[in-house]
Amino acid sequence: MGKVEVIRGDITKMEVDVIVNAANEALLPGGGVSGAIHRAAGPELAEACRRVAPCPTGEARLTPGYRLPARYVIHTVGPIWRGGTFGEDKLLEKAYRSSLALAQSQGLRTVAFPSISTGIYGYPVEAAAPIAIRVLLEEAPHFDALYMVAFDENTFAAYHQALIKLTRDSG
Ligand code: AR6
Repeated sequence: MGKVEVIRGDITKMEVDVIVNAANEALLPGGGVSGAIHRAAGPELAEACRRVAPCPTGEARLTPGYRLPARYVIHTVGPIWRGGTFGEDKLLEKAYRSSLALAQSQGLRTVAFPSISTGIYGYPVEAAAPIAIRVLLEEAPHFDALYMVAFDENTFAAYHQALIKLTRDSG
């Protein structure tokens, strides 16, 4: 059974098989975590993204990691928050599931996620965290380790709480 861990840090520093990028459908570098990943990986990453774009919301695409410590990057697109009644929860879940399905199909055993959609896309982190953690706990048996990498304290607290609650509920 692989472990699920919530940690505080910078995902571009993670030494894992694959890090996940919170991308846009065009797979253009953009800001937020995506901008940081592109800066750390180098210009080859944008070139590779062009070749596998577009990526509809909820789907995932694979590229090499170039200068990142991670071997690969999975680019997934979470939903833009529009108030919660436009299927945002299902699309967010799909983004996590698609990313893990792609990682598993490539034999990648350690995966690090950022908090998809809760930055520029406006998804409330308290609502996003239980959705993400539920999928990670379900899929963990197929991996060695799944990391949720929170950039700030508020994000860390939301995922940490969700992990405690969902582990307790299932145990
Ligand atoms: N490591 C880990 N998490 C980070 C890092 C980092 N280095 N930098 C930021 N975060 P966002 P979204 C956190 O806005 O909401 C881009 O322009 C950040 O604090 O990056 O899915 C894309 O191209 C937040 O908690 O992603 C899209 O256009 C989380 O990562 C759009 O933004 C996600 O915030 C996607 O928006």
